[in-house]
Amino acid sequence: MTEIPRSHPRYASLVARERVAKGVKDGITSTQGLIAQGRGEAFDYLLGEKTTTPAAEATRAAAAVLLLARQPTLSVNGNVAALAAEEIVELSKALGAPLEVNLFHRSEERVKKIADLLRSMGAKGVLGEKPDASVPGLDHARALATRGGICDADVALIPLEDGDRCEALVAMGKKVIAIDLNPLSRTSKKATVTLVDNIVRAVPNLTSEIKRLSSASKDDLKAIVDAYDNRRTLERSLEEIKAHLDAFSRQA
Ligand code: PTJ
Repeated sequence: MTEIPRSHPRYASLVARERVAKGVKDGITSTQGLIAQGRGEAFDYLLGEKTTTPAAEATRAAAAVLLLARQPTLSVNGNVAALAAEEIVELSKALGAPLEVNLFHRSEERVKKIADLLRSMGAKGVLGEKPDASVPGLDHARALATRGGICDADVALIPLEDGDRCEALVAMGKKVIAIDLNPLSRTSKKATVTLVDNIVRAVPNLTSEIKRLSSASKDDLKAIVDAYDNRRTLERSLEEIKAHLDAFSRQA
């Protein structure tokens, strides 16, 4: 990895880029994952590389949905593993929810490497190596699912996901929480709750919210969920981008 000096004004972004590049070298991330990261970086730049107010509110709603869930499952792909393996293991521990490796560009070798990485960070019972079910309506490897995991979950967290599986999981009656920096993506629009935020910020924030709300009553959690409007959140994320661009034009 290239050593990035802490003093660099865009340190966090450059470190994330290095992590995804290392993920590819280590056989954890797909080469296509580099392109996905580039797209994410562009949206993050437009959002000001910070957790916006709508993203923070979506994170709170996502925490409430997860705490109310009967059987939540957290999906992990090659980009998630490169950028936030330790953090997603922490989240799964805070919730007592399983992690399931699910890849678009699936190879059994990459699934095993990701599962081993998660286990080396303390994750217990990582799923996805022996899928025994499939998500109806999908004709690619993303359809593979595991009983006791994504297959039976009432709530699925799907960071950096393509729109097809998001839509198919919603069609199965699941509540879907997406993490996607692109507020215009199909995933963002189809999910129940979308965190328009960088996974490196979103997952630790979500774990903190879950800990903070863990003693809240069911009624209070339901009130948070009922007050949440995903479409409005996406509109507000776009307004954040616009305000950021307007501020730039004023400075120029
Ligand atoms: O490991 P695999 O084989 O499952 O492949 C994973 C990728 C991410 C390559 C695959 O799911 C894919 O191609 O995804 P897409 O369709 O490019 O969608 C990824 C979405 O995540 C895009 O809307 C990006 O803007 C967004 N994104 C990229 N990097 C980040 C991000 N969102 C949050 N944080 C990021 N760091």
